[in-house]
Amino acid sequence: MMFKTISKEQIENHNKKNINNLKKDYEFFLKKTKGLDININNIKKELKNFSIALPSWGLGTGGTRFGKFPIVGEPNNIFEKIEDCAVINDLIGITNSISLHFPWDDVEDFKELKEFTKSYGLKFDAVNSNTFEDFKDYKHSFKFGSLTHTDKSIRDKAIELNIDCIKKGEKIGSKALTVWIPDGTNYPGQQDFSKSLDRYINSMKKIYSKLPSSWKIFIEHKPFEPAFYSTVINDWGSSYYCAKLLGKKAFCLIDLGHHLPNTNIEMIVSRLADMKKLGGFHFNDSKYGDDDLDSGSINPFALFLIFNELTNAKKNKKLNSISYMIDQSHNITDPIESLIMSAIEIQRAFAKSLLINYKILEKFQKKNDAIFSLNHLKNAFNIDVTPLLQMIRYESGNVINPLEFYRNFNYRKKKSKIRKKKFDISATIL
Ligand code: AFD
Ligand code: MN
Ligand code: MN
Repeated sequence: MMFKTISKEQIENHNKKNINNLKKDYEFFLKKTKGLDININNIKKELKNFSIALPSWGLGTGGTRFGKFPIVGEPNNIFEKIEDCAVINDLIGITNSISLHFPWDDVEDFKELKEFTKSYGLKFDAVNSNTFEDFKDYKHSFKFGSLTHTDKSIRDKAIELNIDCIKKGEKIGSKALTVWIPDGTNYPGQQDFSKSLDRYINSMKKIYSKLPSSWKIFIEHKPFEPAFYSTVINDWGSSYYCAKLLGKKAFCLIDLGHHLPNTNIEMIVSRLADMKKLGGFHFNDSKYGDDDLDSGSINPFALFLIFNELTNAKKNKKLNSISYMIDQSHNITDPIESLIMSAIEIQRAFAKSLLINYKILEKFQKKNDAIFSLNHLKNAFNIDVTPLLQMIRYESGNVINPLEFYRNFNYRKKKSKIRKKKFDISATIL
């Protein structure tokens, strides 16, 4: 933590006002969890090592195809976005890395960007490629696909853009490339499913061959949108197949919004972990499709069940190191507030999973005791871990109540005086 925007003193003042209440709540939490046969210090250690990357594209106000409603003091470029990320991390302490998206986050001097980011106590996570839209200077179009396009010159361009991402990522210290392609169709018969998958694999092999030895490549699947009849990398099966073919640096990435409604995502987590191909997550929540809603806002129990699988797989030594990232669109909120709340919701789900006693659960499972198995999970889920997360923040020099602190800090108002306005009217302040 570098505390460039928020001073240590401001944090200490806030914490001084809240510590007495927290101590009482924390004591109650310890009392509630006493009978669980868990080691609270180990749990704290695990939680202190847990971190989630922030998406550069989630720092500006998002929108839908119907429009966008900006707020004042919004960041205009990647440097200002990094400033915002630092505010979030200084308050909550679990988001010390940023995931960039190219060419959106292109800069002239990557060394300068790296230094600037470091000066805020932050680093870079996976880089993301964009082959889902056309830019002015492009001589080709991705309208009918990118890595799987029927035209070789367009496939080559998409490959080149991904390799370019790796090169930029190397300059800033990233260690992974996430590839999500929009390729697919809107009409039955439009595409030969089999041939387009072959083209994908061949294109990905060329990208994979340029991956530095310490890097990973993540394959992100998605069943629909922008293509509405079929997509080339539609589900985890296709993703696994390709990751397996590519080699040991290739992994599957699960974006929680990239599944059809009611899909059992925790089951996919377990399968990919067993197959040693689970590489990362894009966290968000959804009600209908790829809604990109805030993590834990719709179905926190589903999020908890995902962490239950992760914690269980880790206990059984079946888990690789995993990259945790947020991928959300903040359309009606201040993105900083959404990201603070979302990161804590993800941390909360993880913390609750650490309260599960797998020996006890296994006993119930062996007896086929459905109700007591569920009850054991529910007991962990129903414990309020807020004081635990607050105590970890307090002990790490962060803020006991981040949202409250941020509201009183008037960050956007302050920034609106410095950052040039994108819009004169309709920009709101929350
Ligand atoms: C997409 C995918 C993917 C992509 C991002 C860009 O989830 O992660 O990079 O959104 O906005 O829907
Ligand atoms: Mn995603
Ligand atoms: Mn998405």
